Amino acid sequence: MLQATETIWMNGSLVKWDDAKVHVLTHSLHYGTGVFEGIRCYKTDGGSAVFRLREHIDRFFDSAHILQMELPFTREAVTEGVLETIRRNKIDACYIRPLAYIGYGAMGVYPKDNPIDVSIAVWPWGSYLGEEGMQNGIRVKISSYSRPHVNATMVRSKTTANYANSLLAKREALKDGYDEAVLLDTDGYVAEGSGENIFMVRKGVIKTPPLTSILEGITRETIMQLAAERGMRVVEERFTRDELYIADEAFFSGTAAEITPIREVDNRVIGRGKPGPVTKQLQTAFFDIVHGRDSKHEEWLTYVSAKQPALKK
Ligand code: PPE
Repeated sequence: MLQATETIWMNGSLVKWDDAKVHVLTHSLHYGTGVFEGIRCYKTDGGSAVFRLREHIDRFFDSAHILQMELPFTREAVTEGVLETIRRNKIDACYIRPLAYIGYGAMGVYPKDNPIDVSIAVWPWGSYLGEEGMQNGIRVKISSYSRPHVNATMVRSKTTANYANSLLAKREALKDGYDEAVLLDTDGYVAEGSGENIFMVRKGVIKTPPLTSILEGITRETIMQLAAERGMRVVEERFTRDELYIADEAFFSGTAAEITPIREVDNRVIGRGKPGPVTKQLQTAFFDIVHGRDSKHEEWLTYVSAKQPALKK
């Protein structure tokens, strides 16, 4: 069950959690025409900090732009809304969910003059694929569903409609006894998870699918940078499911999933069946940065309140 907090930002005002309601004829509820973001705020020694807030806000506006939705707020207002919602809920680590949707007005696919509504909710969210999975790796299934064709639903936009595809794949995987789904693109190449980007490691090279049928993940880009800084070779290249079967290592990246190792694909053990050295090194590097233990990428952290000076030991 979702853990409620106190207040939710709706169109610029903070309302009580239980009062954050919409009409049943809200356009986006019927047609999947909303766009959203998923962001995390972590506890650090300097106070709570939001990871790569600017990039998430930019992607939120890009998603809206693709759908030709004009948000009635500036980037600055949404950024401040995120920080204010965290402060007002007095929460030191949370998941942040901005959502823009076509509101109540006309019905029918074409929304004419319906308002564009924007909300921001925050709540505590632990490991997306379980703490056990984070430590030891998860088992995944290649989905019988494909990621939408590049000319179908615009997967570069984080549109709510795209998540019907994710749900089909996720439900199938869970019902079949796996932890997560891996979707192929319509050409049959590995694309991404239902809510994560995917990486594989083979013969010392890290591979991730190019930005065609996948979401342009912010964690994906973070991992690519962290790997390059550690002298690892990373390529954006198409690969097949059978190449994934014979990978030495594989892992998912995402805001909710963070860095989750994959230990099995379609009942084939990956590497030694536990997180490999590259995965572990990148996982540690990632968590050190988001928790402010490694200051190399301070620019990726936005402190919710002024950063607290480090305590002298
Ligand atoms: N692909 C998909 C399809 C996706 O939904 C996500 C994030 C990613 C890749 C990774 O992107 P990024 O978070 O920028 O690294 N999925 C979000 C929603 C998960 C949910 O169940 O809700 C998330 O991780 O916040």
